[in-house]
Amino acid sequence: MEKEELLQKILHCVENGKVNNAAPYPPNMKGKDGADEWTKKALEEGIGPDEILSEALIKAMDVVGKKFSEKKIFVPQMLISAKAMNAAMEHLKPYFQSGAVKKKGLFIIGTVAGDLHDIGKNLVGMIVEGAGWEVLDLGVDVNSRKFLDAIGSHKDAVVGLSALLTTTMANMKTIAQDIKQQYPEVPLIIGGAPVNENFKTEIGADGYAPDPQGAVSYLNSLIA
Ligand code: B1M
Repeated sequence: MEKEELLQKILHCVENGKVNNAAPYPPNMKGKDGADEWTKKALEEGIGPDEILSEALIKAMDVVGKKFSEKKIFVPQMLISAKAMNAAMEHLKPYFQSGAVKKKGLFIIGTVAGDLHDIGKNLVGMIVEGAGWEVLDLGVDVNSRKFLDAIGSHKDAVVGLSALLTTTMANMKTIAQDIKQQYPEVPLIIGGAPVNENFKTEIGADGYAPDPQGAVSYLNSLIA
């Protein structure tokens, strides 16, 4: 099968929430392969994990987000697409995580309080780990207390905050300020669709990255 066709299959499965062959949803794809099988096949055919990520998975999520904005789909469909994306990402993980054995430092990452979006945060964690950093993932809906406790146990760590909702940007600001108040020397980087360089400056963070590669560049610059 052609590369383009395989990438389209994956995109189609994630967009429509077809997780794997056994999944009964969506009914019109019952008994057909899903994001799980097609991603495995694409890797076996030699398609690079970066390409699968950018040309199929992230594109699919953009379509899902657009459909949600236009009220063509609702939360359950978004959720099942996220499940399909995660099934695909399981196959990409080993490629992104095969970094150097000796770790460059510790990166603590979490999605801020009130926010349950974790796909982007997981991806950043995976790619940072692949770039040779140890990653401590605090999960989603993480408040200041949890970040502060983790930093308290690892004072030489770098901290990353992720937010996907405009409404949780305020929580990101509170968390950043709490961290900077108690640990002013801890490098703090932020990311996620609604945040940018200006917001970084506004909340007193040290770095902003639009994508995982940007996070890796920032982290590596700290030890250069
Ligand atoms: Co939600 N959601 N969602 N959602 N969801 C968005 C974000 C939204 C833009 C959709 C839309 O309206 N078009 C919208 C936000 C609007 C806004 O705030 N302006 C939205 C909404 C409204 C909501 C709910 C409020 C819906 C509701 O209940 N009515 C609700 C909120 C729940 C909550 O968090 N409290 C909600 C729920 C959900 C699901 C649970 C169903 C599901 C998430 C499942 C999961 O994550 N496990 C979901 C999904 C899947 C989406 C979309 C479709 C996809 C998000 C995603 O995974 N993208 C999203 C629309 C979209 O993004 N197109 C949407 C792919 C991912 C790889 O990209 O996360 O941006 P992203 O990460 C990127 C970069 O941002 C960056 O690197 C990543 C890779 O390039 N990055 C960092 C991220 N963190 C970083 C940290 C860094 C550096 C870079 O350093 C520390």
